[in-house]
Amino acid sequence: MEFVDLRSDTVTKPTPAMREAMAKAEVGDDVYGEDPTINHLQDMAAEIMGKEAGLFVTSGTMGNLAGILAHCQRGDEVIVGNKAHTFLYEAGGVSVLGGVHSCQLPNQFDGSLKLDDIEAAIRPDDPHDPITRLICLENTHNRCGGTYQTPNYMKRVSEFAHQRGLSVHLDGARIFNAAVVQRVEAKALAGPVDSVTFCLSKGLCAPVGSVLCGSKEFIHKAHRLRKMLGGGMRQAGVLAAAGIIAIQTMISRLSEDHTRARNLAQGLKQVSGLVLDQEVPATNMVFLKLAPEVKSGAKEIAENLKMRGILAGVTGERSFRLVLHYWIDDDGVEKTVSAFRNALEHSK
Ligand code: TLP
Repeated sequence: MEFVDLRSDTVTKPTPAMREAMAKAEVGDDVYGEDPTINHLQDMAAEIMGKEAGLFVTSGTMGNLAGILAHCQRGDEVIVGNKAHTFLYEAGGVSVLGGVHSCQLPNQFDGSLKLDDIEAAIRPDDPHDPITRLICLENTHNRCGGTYQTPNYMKRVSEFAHQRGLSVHLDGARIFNAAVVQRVEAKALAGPVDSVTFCLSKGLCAPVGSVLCGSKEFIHKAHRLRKMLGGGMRQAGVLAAAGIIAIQTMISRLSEDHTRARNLAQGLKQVSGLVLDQEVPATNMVFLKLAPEVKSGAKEIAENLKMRGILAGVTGERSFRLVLHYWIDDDGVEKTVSAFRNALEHSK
């Protein structure tokens, strides 16, 4: 059966143009800095983010980890949202591998951190305290519903941080969704921060990879950390080639995923037994819950949906996340709405 796979935009497979570019890619040993395709991707990435340099890494997780470790020493503290991917879903890497302490602040409904909360969290110069070094933001914000922050917010937090001697790292796994929905360039969001990781392997459809961007000095440090983390990938130009196609051709079409996310939400709103977290999704994600009268739990409903050809992300006992991407068309959206309707009919 051909599934409509809404579990994540990480499930996206490479496009035919990517496979062709991968087959033809010129390669070299990237640990020596000699892979021309990777070098080209890194230059493109740095330019698009408004930074001096870029570093191709295996994943968003590795980009965030190498980035945070390049900013922080052992015993330093990173201020992070309590719903941030770096805090929730990266296996605690910054603490486990870097000895970096985290201070978690409440993410607001839109994924932002309040400046007052940040101010109050900055540690005094006291031997009892870790040293506040870094603020980590996320844009778009996954657990907050694919919500986005404006260029103005990015600028305000960065100026605030810099005035207090702190740096800012942005987990921009889906920064292009945030840029496209606001009709701004990615550098308007990434320009003010000190470093940014963005992913090629989510809505942009590349099979592997993310790029960490920052100043030349910062990327020099991150390069050593990438090696330490086992991320020196040698002839990985075959992967970077897909990333180049992703940047060249897949960014502006993300607005189609946003439109389909809104259409899907609109359709699901009419299905009795479902409650949407946001009636109008901000970007490409739809979060929803089962209404109290529905007897089955989310896992059971997801099993039922699977029999109907739909793969839904289960995020809790009674909640789901549905993510739109390149491989889901209007027909997939319609099928999903009717599959939910039928699955819920059978569980009342
Ligand atoms: N997110 C995945 C899961 O890990 C939850 C998903 O399906 O959405 N930052 C953000 C904001 C992310 O959403 C993700 C992946 C990452 C970083 C990590 O990227 P990878 O999977 O490449 O390590």
